[in-house]
Amino acid sequence: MVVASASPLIHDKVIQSFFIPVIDLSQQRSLRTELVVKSCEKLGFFKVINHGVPLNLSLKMEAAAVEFFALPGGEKQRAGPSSPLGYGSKSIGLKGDTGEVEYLLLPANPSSLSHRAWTISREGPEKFSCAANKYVEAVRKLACEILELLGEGLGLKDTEVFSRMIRDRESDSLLRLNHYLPCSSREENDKNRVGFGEHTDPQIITLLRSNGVEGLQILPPFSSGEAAWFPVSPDPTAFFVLVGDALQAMTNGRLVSVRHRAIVHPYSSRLSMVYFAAPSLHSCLAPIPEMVTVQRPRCYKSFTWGDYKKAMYSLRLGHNRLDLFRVD
Ligand code: GA4
Repeated sequence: MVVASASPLIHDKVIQSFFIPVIDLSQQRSLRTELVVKSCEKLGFFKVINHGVPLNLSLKMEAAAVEFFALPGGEKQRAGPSSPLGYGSKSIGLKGDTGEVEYLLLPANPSSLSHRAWTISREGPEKFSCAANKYVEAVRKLACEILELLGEGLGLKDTEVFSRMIRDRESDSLLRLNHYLPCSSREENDKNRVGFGEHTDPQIITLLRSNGVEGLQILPPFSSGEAAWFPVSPDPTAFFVLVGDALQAMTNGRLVSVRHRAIVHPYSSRLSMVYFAAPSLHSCLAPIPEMVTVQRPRCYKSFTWGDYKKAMYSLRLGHNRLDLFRVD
């Protein structure tokens, strides 16, 4: 089922009164584990503060992204076309999805990143790859910390079962830099222009950091029936954490991947930097045996991350692709 709207304009209900869980990583460990698990079960989403990623690393990465997106179109095209990695503008994925966004989609391992930096910046590839590598290293560390809290909170014997997958040298993690230009026309409807249509992230976990411009919206799972989107207030000092489909599968549906989208701001440019923590292509994503119980019988088949990627690129952005891997 394709959920994403074919039209670039949306008119869904937007809810205002709802609180996003905030996890303070400087807090006592037991409080953190409980809240992280609860947030991932109920919403698949939370905000993390006192996260340990130095602000100057985020600002350097952001400055490098701003510099890249300010290049003339022809120069940016040298880093593309995105197929699926590289520079892309308006076209998302391989199945005809579009959005009011330009982006750089990069592999998050140091050697591929440094290699790609030559196509991104002829003047200063080292400067770009240095900023990106340092940023990715810091967010990977944060992602591992969060995944280990989850492992602990879920009561797993092996609390590193998730973090090990993304520490793997062959991890298929990605870094995405998104640039959303303000709506150009002043039509009333433009305040609802879609930058990036609704979807869940396919990977294990996503760490998103943006500038101070609004745009991210989430669809809380409990708002079933009429779609009720919740706008997330931007916070450039924090990270937003999103559960991905792979984590939903491995936890046998106990943690839920969150549907989200990005809306273009009427007057300001929005820049988001998104780290998608993924396993290696041959990793198996079967539900962890401890997550399968009498109350929660096994609900997903065994499949590799490579199988899942193949499925996701053959489908539209808004597809509930994890449903294809449910046990009958
Ligand atoms: C959504 C999450 C990430 O941005 C992404 C996207 C990917 C792409 O832009 O190439 C996909 C999308 C995302 C899921 C379905 C397919 C693949 C576009 C698309 C239509 C990089 C990812 O891993 O999956």
